[in-house]
Amino acid sequence: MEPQTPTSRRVLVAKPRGYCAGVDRAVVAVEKALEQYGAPVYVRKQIVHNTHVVKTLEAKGAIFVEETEEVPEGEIVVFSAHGVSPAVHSEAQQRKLRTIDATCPLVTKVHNEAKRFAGQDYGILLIGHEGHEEVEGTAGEAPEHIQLVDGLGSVDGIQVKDPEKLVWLSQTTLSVDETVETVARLKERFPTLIDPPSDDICYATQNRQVAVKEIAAQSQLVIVVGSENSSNSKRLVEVAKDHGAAASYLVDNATFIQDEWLDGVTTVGVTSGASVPEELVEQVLARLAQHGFGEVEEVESVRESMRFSLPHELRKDLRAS
Ligand code: 0JX
Ligand code: SF4
Repeated sequence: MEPQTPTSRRVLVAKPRGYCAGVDRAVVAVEKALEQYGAPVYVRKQIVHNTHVVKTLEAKGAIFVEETEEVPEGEIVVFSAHGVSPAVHSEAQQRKLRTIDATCPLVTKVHNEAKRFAGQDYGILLIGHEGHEEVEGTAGEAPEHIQLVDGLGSVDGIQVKDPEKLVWLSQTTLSVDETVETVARLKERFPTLIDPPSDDICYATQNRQVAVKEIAAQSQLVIVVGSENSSNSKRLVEVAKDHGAAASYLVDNATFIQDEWLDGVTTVGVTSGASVPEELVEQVLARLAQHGFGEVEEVESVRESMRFSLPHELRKDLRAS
């Protein structure tokens, strides 16, 4: 028998998707810094975890470095949206660098919580992914009070000094559902563990997960646009698979799509991580259209209106010019 060719093929595009307020602010900060001070402008780590964004800014004159010591003395360095530890600020000061801190205000909020609880001598269980820059920055605020909980599997190994004085905090870009499970397991071990004063997983991470759940339930395949090192983008793939999509893949751009993924598929869901420019989603839609997925419907789950002003160091100079 001939394989059945689907007659009507459609795409459901999640909304919200793509850039969050913190990413927009960080990317615009580098662009404005380049305009204001001229190239080169140094950026410590990837400004956001997206290959296309980094390449585009490099082409405009940004130089990405891993550590502040690579930045020549007296030059300008931008700190990425994921935040940095106080030690990194001190290093930059020692090297007499001019810094622009593009840390997302919602990451700074978690840093402030960490400082406050550490100041009250709480033990802090920081749920997050080992080696992720955000976690390194937050943990650096109070290393002697903070220990990392990298998922459910690491809960049983946690040892604390005083189980009666314990709070959990988290990375901003985790899976909401998985974090709920991790916290439940932590509370089995430490029943007096207290919750953060407000959600650490940010609005954008949460909203993109709500939106992908909605399209995953109606799609056989969900394509998530995002780079390999983007935590929030990777979480969208997991959430899609857990909520009805038979398959889900992370693609950095449209060229990563493999034709066989589309075999027998009638509905494809598409979304993108918080660090992903919309043009990459448009290229994915164009590629799908070539395969007969001409009908495109946007499914809006949550309205977003968050915006952040540019880092104050930059605003000051922009105003003066
Ligand atoms: O890897 P993450 O999801 O934390 O970062 P990415 O992909 O750059 O997303 C936006 C920046 C998030 C900071 O919290
Ligand atoms: Fe800020 Fe959330 Fe965006 Fe991270 S994902 S930059 S915490 S708004």
